[in-house]
Amino acid sequence: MTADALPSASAPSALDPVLAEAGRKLFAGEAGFFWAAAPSGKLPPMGTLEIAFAGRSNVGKSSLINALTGRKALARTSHTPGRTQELNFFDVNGRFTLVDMPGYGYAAVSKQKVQAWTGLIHDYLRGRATLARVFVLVDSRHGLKAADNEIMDLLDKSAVSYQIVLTKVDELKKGEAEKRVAETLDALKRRPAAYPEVVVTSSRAAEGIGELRAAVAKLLAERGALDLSEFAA
Ligand SMILES: Nc1nc2c(ncn2[C@@H]2O[C@H](COP(=O)(O)OP(=O)(O)OP(=O)(O)O)[C@@H](O)[C@H]2O)c(=O)[nH]1
Ligand SMILES: [Mg+2]
Repeated sequence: MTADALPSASAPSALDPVLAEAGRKLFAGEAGFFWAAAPSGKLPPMGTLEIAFAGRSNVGKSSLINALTGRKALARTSHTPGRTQELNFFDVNGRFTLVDMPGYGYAAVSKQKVQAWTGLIHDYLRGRATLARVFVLVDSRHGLKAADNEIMDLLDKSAVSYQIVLTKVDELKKGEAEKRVAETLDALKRRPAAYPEVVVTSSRAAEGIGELRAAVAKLLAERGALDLSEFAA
């Protein structure tokens, strides 16, 4: 079986060395917050390509942004669901933008707030020309839930590319991750805008971070925002 035939991109052997190096360098430089958009506020003017982190409240979106950029507290995290309350935009090396989103589905805040966030999330996801991909984060202990299916429906309808990222894999027993990956890939088969690979991560155990950085490098190269020949041996 070749590396390409593996059911997930998460096995270390499947990681292309040029993409791995490009990903590492991409995230090695400066990263900084530059804009927060509240439900009633404005989005920043469109600039570099954007990669958004969506997912249920508390799934680990902000933690993953910190792990990718190698910063402890670039994005604010919390044990309490509902920490991120705006769309937060982070510039990485002037090359691309990471967008941390409020959680959808459940949040320990008022119904009105949830509605306002949902409106903001939907408007952004549907209508942003510079949005290159949405990483839809799913807790590896729980798998896809109704709220994830709703957001994937919206992304499929809007033809916005998205990729599932399983989080908190440090909480799983050995063998459970493979099952979750297979089940998730199966659910993605009928979804036109879904990228057909799942990345398995743990911000806490620093697992899958290189793979996710490489996925970003590949995406930027495909969109003409990165020249991979810079990183070839
Ligand atoms: N075990 C484990 N816990 C994690 C991991 N990543 C994040 N957490 C914990 O999960 C909780 C939520 O993390 P956040 O990064 O704030 O989650 P979020 O998706 O940004 O949450 P909201 O902004 O509220 O939607 C915190 O208590 C984190 O410490 C991980 O890889 N493993
Ligand atoms: Mg958050």
